[in-house]
Formats: sequence, C-alpha cells, structure tokens
Amino acid sequence: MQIAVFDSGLGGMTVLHDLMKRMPDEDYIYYADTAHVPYGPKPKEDVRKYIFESMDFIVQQGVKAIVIACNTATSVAVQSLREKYKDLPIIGMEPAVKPALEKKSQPGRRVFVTATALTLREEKLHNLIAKLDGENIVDLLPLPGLVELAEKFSFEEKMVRPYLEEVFAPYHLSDYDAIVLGCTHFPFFKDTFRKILPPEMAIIDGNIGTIKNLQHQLKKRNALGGGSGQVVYYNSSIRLEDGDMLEQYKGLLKRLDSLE
Ligand code: DGN
Repeated sequence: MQIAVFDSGLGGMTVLHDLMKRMPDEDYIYYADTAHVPYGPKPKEDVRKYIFESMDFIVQQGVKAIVIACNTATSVAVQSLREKYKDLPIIGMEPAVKPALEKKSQPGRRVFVTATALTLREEKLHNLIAKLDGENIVDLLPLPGLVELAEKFSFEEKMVRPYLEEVFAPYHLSDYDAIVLGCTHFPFFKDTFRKILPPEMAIIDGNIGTIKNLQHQLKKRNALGGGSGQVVYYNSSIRLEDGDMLEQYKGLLKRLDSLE
C-alpha cells in the first residue's frame, strides 16, 4: 500500500523529496489540492472543507498512512482528521521551533518563525511557542509571496531576492541565530535564503521530524517498506498520467536534489 503525501499545492513536494531519500522502499501518492491553492489567505472553515474533500478521495485509494505535508492544513485540521480516520496514521507538520531555539548562542539573540498567515494565527503554533519560548525571542513572519512564487515555478534568485529583501528590511538580521521555515513551500527557496541571510543563521524546516514520526508509526504497525519509490500524482483528484504537469513535478524533485 502507498503513503499519501498531501498539500494544497507544490509545497509538499519538499517533504516527498525527503521521504523518497529516507524511505526509498515505499510507494507514494502525491496529492496537491490545486483547485484551491493557496490555503494560507483563505478562511479556516473553507480550508477545512477542502481538506476533508481531498482526504475522502485519498482514503478511497487505499493508503497505509497520510502525511499532511502542509503546516496550514495541519494547524486547522489534523485533530479532526485523526478523529475521522481512526485506523490510519495521520502525520502532520510542526514548525521546528524547538531546534531553532536550541540554536540561540547568546542572551538577547532572536529567532524567526516564518509560515503562512493562517498557520501564524492558529492556536496550535501559539501554544507551541508559549511552551518553548519563555524569553519571548521569537518573531513571527508571514511569507505568502513565496507560496505564490513556488506555484508559478518562479525559483530564480532574481524573482525571489527582491521579495525577501523587502520582507527582512525592518529587521537587524545580525540579531538572529535561526529561521524556521514553517511552510512546506519555503524550502524550495533555501538557496536564496542562504544568500541573503548571515552565514551563521541556521535555516531549519520541519521535514525530518515529520518523517521520523511516520517511520515510528509504520514500524509500530509492522507496515514499513514493500514498495520501490513509485509516485502517482493527483491534482485535486485528477490523476496525472503524462504531460507537462507530470514533467514539472519531476523537475521539482531535481531542483530539490540540487539544493542539498
Ligand atoms: N505548503 C503549505 C504550508 O505548509 O502551510 C501552505 C501553502 C498554502 O496553501 N498557502
């Protein structure tokens, strides 16, 4: 059986890429809810409806686990999804706040947590930060422009740099020890982040935590392995058999290889 990887759009490809490297003996479904991307700026109730519609379709395909490779969808729906699909491991994303805070090198230094506006508003993140950030050193930064750029396959530095420079302009970057990429679309831009942020600043995503959690859940059920790295792609329940879009997905995996 396959592992489903779900996102509103292309962001979950950064998680699929890491999954395929670390768990090559699995087969995957990649499901992008392209009919409704982006989720970040939309009302929570609409987003929940889109997620449940997508999930019903995914579950009908017969999968052994679902990775919600979207921080926004995780924030607004992971609990309800676990209640609805009780027998299925449902693994979400969590912005890597803890590893980022561990990078703090001296008193007074700070950490960025970036995500979509919806993730940054949600109680789930605020509870996590309240639990971990006793010193109040986290600054929240929405980066919706990166989701738009990724969905247009605009990864070139000349498109990305002006946006990031504008967003970071009000901050003293040398005060920061780490930045959390709390949206699965953002790791596509790691090369430009690296160029404009101070070299000592750690850039941290939550992909590895999610993958470890998935491995643990599958091991517990004796359900690891049995595949060979095959991926079937769906755009909002339409299976991609061939054509440009399928090639574009494969191109994204190559781009991510080049960022390693
Ligand atoms: N990739 C999604 C996330 O991790 O939050 C968000 C994309 C979106 O729909 N805005």
